[in-house]
Amino acid sequence: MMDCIFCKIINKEIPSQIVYEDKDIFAFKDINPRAPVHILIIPKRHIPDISQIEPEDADLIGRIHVAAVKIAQEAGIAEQGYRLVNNCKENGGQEVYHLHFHLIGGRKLGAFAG
Ligand code: DGP
Repeated sequence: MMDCIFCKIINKEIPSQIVYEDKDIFAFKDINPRAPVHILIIPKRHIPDISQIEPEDADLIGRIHVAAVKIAQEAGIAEQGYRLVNNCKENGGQEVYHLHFHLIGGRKLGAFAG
């Protein structure tokens, strides 16, 4: 997707602080961190939001979660815990329409409130 900021980050047309990359998955530090650790984990393939996934994406979505566990361990937040969040569309608070999961930790987060 030519106009997608996260596709440009994956292609390294826009710089980012990369924390993980494999053939299908990319992770980088959020530009506006809400906690000491705030990492975005995304598929390299442009999927606009979580509602667009198909049954054949189950392995990809599962591997994103496995990557999140590894990234959390490497970031030193695994023991105390963290939050893994996806915002879907307008009412979910999504701003960037390339599927992403927020890995947030490094401090005690407030109770989840809608
Ligand atoms: P969401 O509201 O769930 O769509 O979150 C989008 C996140 O993307 C938000 O926390 C800020 C982050 N973000 C937006 N543009 C950039 C960018 O150019 N670089 C980085 N590293 N993060 C970005």
